[in-house]
Amino acid sequence: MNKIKNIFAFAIISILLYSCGSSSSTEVDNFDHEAQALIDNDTLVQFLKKHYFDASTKTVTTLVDGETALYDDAKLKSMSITENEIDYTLYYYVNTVGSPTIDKGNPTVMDSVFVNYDGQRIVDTESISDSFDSNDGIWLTLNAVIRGWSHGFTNFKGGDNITDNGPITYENGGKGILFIPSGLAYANIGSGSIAANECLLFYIDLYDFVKGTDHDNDGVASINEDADGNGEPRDDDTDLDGVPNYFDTDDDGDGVLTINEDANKDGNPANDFSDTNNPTLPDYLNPDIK
Ligand SMILES: [Ca+2]
Ligand SMILES: [Ca+2]
Ligand SMILES: [Ca+2]
Ligand SMILES: [Ca+2]
Repeated sequence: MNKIKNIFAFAIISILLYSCGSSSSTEVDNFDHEAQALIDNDTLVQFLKKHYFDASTKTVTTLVDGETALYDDAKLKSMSITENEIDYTLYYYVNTVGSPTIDKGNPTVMDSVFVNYDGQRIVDTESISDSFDSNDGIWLTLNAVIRGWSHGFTNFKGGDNITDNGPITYENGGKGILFIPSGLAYANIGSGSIAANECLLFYIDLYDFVKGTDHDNDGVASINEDADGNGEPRDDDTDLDGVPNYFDTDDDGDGVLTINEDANKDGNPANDFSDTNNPTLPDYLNPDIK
């Protein structure tokens, strides 16, 4: 299992990579991301009012008489997401949450997922592009994709692997559609055929995920490598060496690997507190304890 998790850590795919420069560019560019978030939400709401889910073709289709607009469809949900201090609404359509035989719960924004996806650009409130990218069966790690994905997939459950001497096959996994504002996708930069400030639509299946994905194999799940407790493990770098804790095998930089700072030897370095002067700081984040 550990070996597999390591492989996942590097199974990062180019098109869906969230540009590392994006969050910093928010601070240095003069673009009004907050205003764009409002524009995008208007676009998405209007789009959802003008389209419906056609169950026969399983596609988002221009609304016709007698059908229920996505916006009024009980299967359409939304979630509020704050990124870079800007509030966004992510809309997602739930064909099925997923009903796996063994229920592992839902992935976190730091977990590795095995998915199917097919993306289209929301050109305007009345039209969508052809598919710009698709992949049926790819491992990704949710901390390193567009934020609309990171959060969107957490609403679904993985399925059951029923592979039997043939191609890898899953059933009972979550299935839905994500409607993503540009600020949770490629923002005012765009990517390839995706224009700046373009909202996106993705048909998705969540086939499987690694519960408690541990990118650096140090015994602490990536979602829990959030030393400052702000809900964002990507911004924690205890030893300030430029490698975030979730990717750093020696979080406090004291020369002892985190996995070896496990005084009680229970496999979890996060519950060892040996410093009587600092009893709430776990040893692996405390350079005074080696
Ligand atoms: Ca870890
Ligand atoms: Ca944090
Ligand atoms: Ca570090
Ligand atoms: Ca250490």
